[in-house]
Amino acid sequence: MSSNEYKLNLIGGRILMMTPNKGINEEMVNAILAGGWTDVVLLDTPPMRGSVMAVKRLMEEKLRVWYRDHHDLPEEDTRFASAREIRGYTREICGLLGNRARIMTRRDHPSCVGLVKEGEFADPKYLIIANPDADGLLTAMKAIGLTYNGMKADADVLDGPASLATQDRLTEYGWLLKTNLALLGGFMGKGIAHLNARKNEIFENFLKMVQGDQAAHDQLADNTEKKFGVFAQRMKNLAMQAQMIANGVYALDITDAQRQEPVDIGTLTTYMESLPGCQITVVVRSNGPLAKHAGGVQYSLTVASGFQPGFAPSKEDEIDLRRAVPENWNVSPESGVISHNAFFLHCAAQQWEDVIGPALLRRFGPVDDVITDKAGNGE
Ligand SMILES: [Mn+2]
Repeated sequence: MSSNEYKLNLIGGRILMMTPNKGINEEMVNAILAGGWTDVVLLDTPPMRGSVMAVKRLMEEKLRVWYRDHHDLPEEDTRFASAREIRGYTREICGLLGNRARIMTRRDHPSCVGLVKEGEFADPKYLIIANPDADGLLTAMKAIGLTYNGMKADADVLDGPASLATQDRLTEYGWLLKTNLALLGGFMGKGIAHLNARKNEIFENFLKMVQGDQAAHDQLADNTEKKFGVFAQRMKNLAMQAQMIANGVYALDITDAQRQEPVDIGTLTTYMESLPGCQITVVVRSNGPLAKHAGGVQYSLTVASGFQPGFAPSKEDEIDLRRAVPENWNVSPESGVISHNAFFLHCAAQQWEDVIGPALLRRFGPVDDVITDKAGNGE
Protein backbone atom coordinates (compact mmCIF):
# COMPACT_ATOMS: atom_id res chain seq x y z
CA MET A 1 0.00 0.00 0.00
CA SER A 2 1.59 3.26 -1.00
CA SER A 3 0.45 6.65 0.19
CA ASN A 4 -0.43 7.53 -3.41
CA GLU A 5 -3.47 5.38 -2.94
CA TYR A 6 -4.98 8.08 -0.79
CA LYS A 7 -3.67 11.10 -2.58
CA LEU A 8 -5.48 13.59 -4.76
CA ASN A 9 -3.63 16.53 -6.20
CA LEU A 10 -5.50 19.72 -7.12
CA ILE A 11 -4.50 23.06 -8.64
CA GLY A 12 -1.03 21.87 -9.57
CA GLY A 13 -0.20 20.52 -6.10
CA ARG A 14 -1.44 23.40 -3.94
CA ILE A 15 -4.13 21.20 -2.47
CA LEU A 16 -3.37 17.60 -1.54
CA MET A 17 -6.14 15.41 -0.22
CA MET A 18 -5.25 12.42 1.88
CA THR A 19 -6.47 10.69 4.99
CA PRO A 20 -5.63 7.07 5.66
CA ASN A 21 -7.14 5.50 8.76
CA LYS A 22 -4.40 6.37 11.18
CA GLY A 23 -4.04 9.95 10.00
CA ILE A 24 -1.08 10.93 7.92
CA ASN A 25 1.77 8.46 7.54
CA GLU A 26 5.54 8.84 7.38
CA GLU A 27 5.66 8.50 3.60
CA MET A 28 3.19 11.35 3.16
CA VAL A 29 5.21 13.58 5.46
CA ASN A 30 8.35 12.82 3.47
CA ALA A 31 6.52 13.76 0.28
CA ILE A 32 5.53 17.12 1.84
CA LEU A 33 9.09 17.77 2.99
CA ALA A 34 10.49 16.88 -0.43
CA GLY A 35 8.16 19.51 -1.93
CA GLY A 36 10.12 22.31 -0.24
CA TRP A 37 7.05 23.83 1.45
CA THR A 38 7.41 26.29 4.34
CA ASP A 39 3.77 26.52 5.48
CA VAL A 40 1.31 23.64 5.74
CA VAL A 41 -2.41 23.81 6.55
CA LEU A 42 -4.28 20.68 7.61
CA LEU A 43 -8.04 20.84 7.08
CA ASP A 44 -10.78 18.40 8.07
CA THR A 45 -8.09 15.89 9.06
CA PRO A 46 -9.14 13.81 12.11
CA PRO A 47 -6.77 14.07 15.09
CA MET A 48 -5.19 10.63 15.07
CA ARG A 49 -1.80 9.14 15.83
CA GLY A 50 -0.58 9.86 12.28
CA SER A 51 -1.81 13.46 12.40
CA VAL A 52 0.15 14.09 15.62
CA MET A 53 3.25 12.48 14.12
CA ALA A 54 2.90 14.62 10.98
CA VAL A 55 2.58 17.87 12.95
CA LYS A 56 5.64 16.98 15.06
CA ARG A 57 7.81 16.02 12.09
CA LEU A 58 6.85 19.10 10.07
CA MET A 59 7.62 21.33 13.06
CA GLU A 60 10.97 19.60 13.61
CA GLU A 61 11.80 20.46 10.02
CA LYS A 62 10.96 24.11 10.78
CA LEU A 63 7.75 24.27 8.78
CA ARG A 64 4.85 26.37 10.08
CA VAL A 65 1.72 24.29 10.58
CA TRP A 66 -1.97 25.27 10.85
CA TYR A 67 -4.76 22.89 11.81
CA ARG A 68 -8.56 23.32 11.38
CA ASP A 69 -10.80 20.38 12.08
CA HIS A 70 -14.14 19.34 13.58
CA HIS A 71 -13.47 15.78 14.79
CA ASP A 72 -12.96 16.59 18.47
CA LEU A 73 -15.55 14.94 20.71
CA PRO A 74 -17.58 16.38 23.57
CA GLU A 75 -16.42 15.74 27.15
CA GLU A 76 -19.33 13.39 27.87
CA ASP A 77 -18.12 11.02 25.12
CA THR A 78 -14.98 10.17 27.06
CA ARG A 79 -16.60 7.07 28.54
CA PHE A 80 -15.71 5.48 25.16
CA ALA A 81 -12.09 4.38 24.69
CA SER A 82 -12.03 5.59 21.08
CA ALA A 83 -13.30 9.03 22.13
CA ARG A 84 -10.69 9.39 24.87
CA GLU A 85 -8.06 8.59 22.27
CA ILE A 86 -9.30 11.28 19.88
CA ARG A 87 -9.55 13.88 22.64
CA GLY A 88 -6.00 13.01 23.65
CA TYR A 89 -4.68 13.57 20.12
CA THR A 90 -6.69 16.80 19.85
CA ARG A 91 -5.12 18.20 23.02
CA GLU A 92 -1.67 17.12 21.85
CA ILE A 93 -2.02 18.94 18.52
CA CYS A 94 -3.45 22.06 20.19
CA GLY A 95 -0.56 21.97 22.67
CA LEU A 96 1.97 21.85 19.83
CA LEU A 97 0.36 24.50 17.64
CA GLY A 98 -1.24 26.91 20.11
CA ASN A 99 -3.56 29.35 18.35
CA ARG A 100 -2.60 27.96 14.93
CA ALA A 101 -4.85 25.01 15.76
CA ARG A 102 -8.64 25.10 16.00
CA ILE A 103 -10.14 21.67 16.55
CA MET A 104 -13.84 21.74 17.31
CA THR A 105 -16.69 19.23 17.56
CA ARG A 106 -19.17 18.37 14.83
CA ARG A 107 -21.91 19.68 17.10
CA ASP A 108 -20.48 23.20 16.83
CA HIS A 109 -19.22 22.84 13.28
CA PRO A 110 -21.16 20.32 11.14
CA SER A 111 -18.51 20.98 8.46
CA CYS A 112 -15.07 22.63 8.49
CA VAL A 113 -16.02 25.52 6.18
CA GLY A 114 -16.79 27.76 9.17
CA LEU A 115 -13.30 27.15 10.58
CA VAL A 116 -11.44 29.06 7.85
CA LYS A 117 -11.80 32.65 6.70
CA GLU A 118 -12.31 33.29 3.02
CA GLY A 119 -8.88 33.50 1.41
CA GLU A 120 -7.09 33.02 4.73
CA PHE A 121 -4.56 30.69 3.09
CA ALA A 122 -4.72 32.12 -0.42
CA ASP A 123 -0.99 32.89 -0.55
CA PRO A 124 0.62 30.17 -2.73
CA LYS A 125 3.21 29.60 0.00
CA TYR A 126 0.64 27.47 1.81
CA LEU A 127 0.34 23.78 1.05
CA ILE A 128 -3.19 22.69 1.90
CA ILE A 129 -3.83 19.14 3.07
CA ALA A 130 -7.49 18.18 3.26
CA ASN A 131 -9.77 15.19 3.70
CA PRO A 132 -10.63 13.75 0.25
CA ASP A 133 -14.37 14.37 0.59
CA ALA A 134 -16.86 17.16 -0.11
CA ASP A 135 -16.16 18.94 3.19
CA GLY A 136 -12.39 18.78 2.64
CA LEU A 137 -12.80 20.19 -0.85
CA LEU A 138 -15.16 23.04 0.08
CA THR A 139 -13.06 24.01 3.10
CA ALA A 140 -9.87 24.02 1.01
CA MET A 141 -11.63 26.14 -1.62
CA LYS A 142 -12.72 28.71 0.93
CA ALA A 143 -9.21 28.75 2.42
CA ILE A 144 -7.76 29.78 -0.94
CA GLY A 145 -10.55 32.30 -1.53
CA LEU A 146 -12.83 30.38 -3.88
CA THR A 147 -16.44 30.48 -2.67
CA TYR A 148 -20.04 30.51 -3.91
CA ASN A 149 -23.42 31.30 -2.35
CA GLY A 150 -24.59 28.49 -0.09
CA MET A 151 -21.18 26.83 0.16
CA LYS A 152 -21.17 26.41 3.95
CA ALA A 153 -24.72 25.06 3.97
CA ASP A 154 -23.73 22.57 1.25
CA ALA A 155 -20.73 21.38 3.26
CA ASP A 156 -22.85 21.04 6.43
CA VAL A 157 -25.35 18.86 4.57
CA LEU A 158 -22.80 16.83 2.60
CA ASP A 159 -20.77 16.00 5.73
CA GLY A 160 -23.91 14.89 7.60
CA PRO A 161 -26.10 11.79 7.17
CA ALA A 162 -26.23 10.69 3.51
CA SER A 163 -30.00 10.33 3.62
CA LEU A 164 -30.40 14.03 4.42
CA ALA A 165 -28.22 15.12 1.48
CA THR A 166 -31.17 15.50 -0.87
CA GLN A 167 -31.53 17.79 -3.87
CA ASP A 168 -33.88 20.19 -2.04
CA ARG A 169 -31.34 20.70 0.75
CA LEU A 170 -28.42 21.51 -1.56
CA THR A 171 -27.46 24.17 -4.10
CA GLU A 172 -27.12 23.05 -7.71
CA TYR A 173 -23.36 22.83 -7.16
CA GLY A 174 -23.79 20.77 -4.00
CA TRP A 175 -26.14 18.35 -5.73
CA LEU A 176 -23.76 17.89 -8.66
CA LEU A 177 -20.94 17.17 -6.22
CA LYS A 178 -22.97 14.66 -4.24
CA THR A 179 -24.29 12.77 -7.25
CA ASN A 180 -20.95 12.64 -9.07
CA LEU A 181 -19.23 11.33 -5.93
CA ALA A 182 -21.98 8.73 -5.42
CA LEU A 183 -21.39 7.45 -8.95
CA LEU A 184 -17.76 6.78 -8.03
CA GLY A 185 -18.98 3.58 -6.39
CA GLY A 186 -18.79 2.35 -9.97
CA PHE A 187 -15.01 2.42 -9.93
CA MET A 188 -14.47 0.48 -6.70
CA GLY A 189 -13.69 -2.73 -8.54
CA LYS A 190 -11.07 -1.06 -10.72
CA GLY A 191 -8.72 -0.32 -7.85
CA ILE A 192 -8.00 2.67 -5.68
CA ALA A 193 -5.66 4.39 -8.17
CA HIS A 194 -8.39 4.46 -10.80
CA LEU A 195 -10.96 5.59 -8.23
CA ASN A 196 -8.72 8.45 -7.11
CA ALA A 197 -8.05 9.53 -10.70
CA ARG A 198 -11.82 9.81 -11.26
CA LYS A 199 -12.33 11.64 -7.97
CA ASN A 200 -9.52 14.03 -8.82
CA GLU A 201 -11.25 14.76 -12.13
CA ILE A 202 -14.57 15.48 -10.37
CA PHE A 203 -12.89 17.83 -7.88
CA GLU A 204 -10.93 19.64 -10.61
CA ASN A 205 -14.14 20.06 -12.63
CA PHE A 206 -15.91 21.35 -9.52
CA LEU A 207 -13.19 23.95 -8.94
CA LYS A 208 -13.46 25.07 -12.57
CA MET A 209 -17.27 25.13 -12.48
CA VAL A 210 -17.34 27.41 -9.45
CA GLN A 211 -15.03 29.76 -11.34
CA GLY A 212 -17.51 29.88 -14.23
CA ASP A 213 -16.22 27.18 -16.59
CA GLN A 214 -19.28 26.02 -18.56
CA ALA A 215 -17.68 22.86 -20.01
CA ALA A 216 -16.76 21.65 -16.51
CA HIS A 217 -20.32 22.33 -15.33
CA ASP A 218 -21.79 20.45 -18.30
CA GLN A 219 -19.58 17.43 -17.73
CA LEU A 220 -20.72 17.14 -14.10
CA ALA A 221 -24.37 17.85 -14.96
CA ASP A 222 -24.30 15.28 -17.76
CA ASN A 223 -23.23 12.53 -15.38
CA THR A 224 -25.95 13.46 -12.92
CA GLU A 225 -28.68 13.58 -15.57
CA LYS A 226 -27.72 10.51 -17.57
CA LYS A 227 -26.39 8.17 -14.89
CA PHE A 228 -27.50 9.07 -11.39
CA GLY A 229 -31.23 8.31 -11.77
CA VAL A 230 -30.61 4.79 -13.07
CA PHE A 231 -27.92 4.18 -10.47
CA ALA A 232 -30.13 5.39 -7.61
CA GLN A 233 -32.98 3.13 -8.76
CA ARG A 234 -30.63 0.15 -8.73
CA MET A 235 -29.49 1.07 -5.20
CA LYS A 236 -33.13 1.31 -4.16
CA ASN A 237 -33.95 -2.14 -5.55
CA LEU A 238 -30.95 -3.57 -3.73
CA ALA A 239 -31.91 -1.82 -0.47
CA MET A 240 -35.39 -3.36 -0.56
CA GLN A 241 -33.77 -6.80 -0.22
CA ALA A 242 -32.53 -5.98 3.29
CA GLN A 243 -33.78 -8.21 6.11
CA MET A 244 -34.72 -7.08 9.59
CA ILE A 245 -32.45 -8.99 11.97
CA ALA A 246 -33.43 -7.27 15.24
CA ASN A 247 -36.19 -4.76 15.89
CA GLY A 248 -35.32 -1.72 13.75
CA VAL A 249 -32.02 -3.21 12.52
CA TYR A 250 -31.85 -4.01 8.79
CA ALA A 251 -29.01 -6.04 7.28
CA LEU A 252 -28.03 -6.51 3.67
CA ASP A 253 -25.20 -8.62 2.26
CA ILE A 254 -23.88 -7.00 -0.90
CA THR A 255 -20.67 -9.01 -1.24
CA ASP A 256 -22.17 -10.75 -4.31
CA ALA A 257 -23.87 -7.67 -5.74
CA GLN A 258 -20.61 -5.73 -5.45
CA ARG A 259 -18.76 -8.27 -7.50
CA GLN A 260 -21.23 -7.77 -10.33
CA GLU A 261 -22.06 -4.09 -10.22
CA PRO A 262 -20.98 -0.90 -8.46
CA VAL A 263 -22.56 0.09 -5.15
CA ASP A 264 -22.50 3.42 -3.31
CA ILE A 265 -22.93 2.76 0.40
CA GLY A 266 -24.35 6.24 1.14
CA THR A 267 -27.05 5.97 -1.53
CA LEU A 268 -27.79 2.37 -0.54
CA THR A 269 -28.21 3.10 3.18
CA THR A 270 -30.37 6.12 2.32
CA TYR A 271 -32.92 3.73 0.82
CA MET A 272 -32.48 1.14 3.57
CA GLU A 273 -33.37 3.86 6.08
CA SER A 274 -36.75 4.24 4.42
CA LEU A 275 -37.69 0.66 5.35
CA PRO A 276 -40.39 0.45 8.07
CA GLY A 277 -39.08 1.19 11.56
CA CYS A 278 -35.44 1.34 10.46
CA GLN A 279 -33.05 2.63 13.14
CA ILE A 280 -29.78 0.96 12.14
CA THR A 281 -28.52 -0.33 8.79
CA VAL A 282 -25.92 -3.10 8.51
CA VAL A 283 -24.20 -3.60 5.16
CA VAL A 284 -21.98 -6.64 4.69
CA ARG A 285 -19.47 -5.61 2.05
CA SER A 286 -16.22 -6.64 0.43
CA ASN A 287 -14.47 -3.25 0.49
CA GLY A 288 -13.85 -0.51 3.06
CA PRO A 289 -11.21 0.26 5.68
CA LEU A 290 -11.54 -3.04 7.55
CA ALA A 291 -12.15 -5.57 4.80
CA LYS A 292 -8.50 -5.95 3.87
CA HIS A 293 -7.60 -6.77 7.48
CA ALA A 294 -10.57 -9.09 7.91
CA GLY A 295 -10.51 -11.70 5.18
CA GLY A 296 -12.13 -9.42 2.60
CA VAL A 297 -15.44 -8.82 4.42
CA GLN A 298 -16.60 -6.05 6.73
CA TYR A 299 -19.86 -5.19 8.47
CA SER A 300 -20.64 -1.47 8.20
CA LEU A 301 -23.25 -0.16 10.63
CA THR A 302 -24.91 3.24 10.29
CA VAL A 303 -27.49 4.84 12.53
CA ALA A 304 -30.52 6.06 10.54
CA SER A 305 -30.46 9.86 10.35
CA GLY A 306 -33.52 10.28 12.59
CA PHE A 307 -31.63 8.63 15.47
CA GLN A 308 -28.23 10.29 15.09
CA PRO A 309 -27.02 12.73 17.72
CA GLY A 310 -27.99 16.20 16.59
CA PHE A 311 -30.74 14.87 14.32
CA ALA A 312 -32.81 12.77 16.72
CA PRO A 313 -35.88 14.50 18.22
CA SER A 314 -34.56 14.05 21.78
CA LYS A 315 -31.54 12.74 23.72
CA GLU A 316 -33.46 9.53 24.54
CA ASP A 317 -33.95 8.78 20.85
CA GLU A 318 -30.25 9.02 20.08
CA ILE A 319 -28.43 5.78 19.29
CA ASP A 320 -24.72 5.48 20.05
CA LEU A 321 -23.11 2.49 18.30
CA ARG A 322 -20.04 2.75 20.53
CA ARG A 323 -22.14 1.25 23.32
CA ALA A 324 -21.99 -2.06 21.43
CA VAL A 325 -18.18 -2.11 21.74
CA PRO A 326 -16.76 -3.57 24.99
CA GLU A 327 -14.94 -0.94 27.06
CA ASN A 328 -11.60 -2.80 26.98
CA TRP A 329 -11.50 -3.29 23.20
CA ASN A 330 -8.75 -1.72 21.19
CA VAL A 331 -10.48 0.17 18.36
CA SER A 332 -8.41 -0.22 15.19
CA PRO A 333 -8.54 -1.89 11.78
CA GLU A 334 -6.09 -4.54 13.01
CA SER A 335 -8.32 -5.45 15.95
CA GLY A 336 -11.38 -5.78 13.76
CA VAL A 337 -13.47 -2.81 14.86
CA ILE A 338 -13.56 0.86 13.90
CA SER A 339 -15.95 3.11 15.80
CA HIS A 340 -14.89 6.72 16.15
CA ASN A 341 -18.30 8.30 16.55
CA ALA A 342 -21.85 7.50 17.57
CA PHE A 343 -23.29 6.88 14.12
CA PHE A 344 -20.74 4.67 12.32
CA LEU A 345 -19.21 1.35 13.20
CA HIS A 346 -17.27 -1.09 11.06
CA CYS A 347 -16.39 -4.55 12.28
CA ALA A 348 -14.99 -7.85 11.01
CA ALA A 349 -17.18 -10.97 10.71
CA GLN A 350 -15.76 -12.54 13.87
CA GLN A 351 -16.42 -9.45 16.01
CA TRP A 352 -19.89 -9.18 14.52
CA GLU A 353 -20.80 -12.76 15.32
CA ASP A 354 -19.26 -12.85 18.79
CA VAL A 355 -20.08 -9.42 20.19
CA ILE A 356 -21.59 -6.64 18.05
CA GLY A 357 -24.50 -8.64 16.56
CA PRO A 358 -25.55 -10.12 19.95
CA ALA A 359 -25.25 -6.66 21.58
CA LEU A 360 -27.66 -5.18 19.01
CA LEU A 361 -30.07 -8.04 19.51
CA ARG A 362 -30.06 -7.45 23.27
CA ARG A 363 -30.52 -3.69 22.85
CA PHE A 364 -33.23 -3.77 20.17
CA GLY A 365 -34.90 -7.11 20.83
CA PRO A 366 -35.87 -9.90 18.45
CA VAL A 367 -37.80 -9.06 15.33
CA ASP A 368 -41.42 -8.25 15.87
CA ASP A 369 -43.49 -10.48 13.55
CA VAL A 370 -45.75 -7.72 12.26
CA ILE A 371 -42.84 -5.55 11.21
CA THR A 372 -41.02 -8.49 9.60
CA ASP A 373 -44.01 -9.04 7.39
CA LYS A 374 -44.04 -5.42 6.24
CA ALA A 375 -40.32 -5.45 5.61
CA GLY A 376 -40.56 -8.72 3.75
CA ASN A 377 -42.98 -7.20 1.28
CA GLY A 378 -40.37 -4.64 0.34
CA GLU A 379 -41.94 -2.21 -2.05
MN1 LIG B 1 -15.61 16.93 7.71
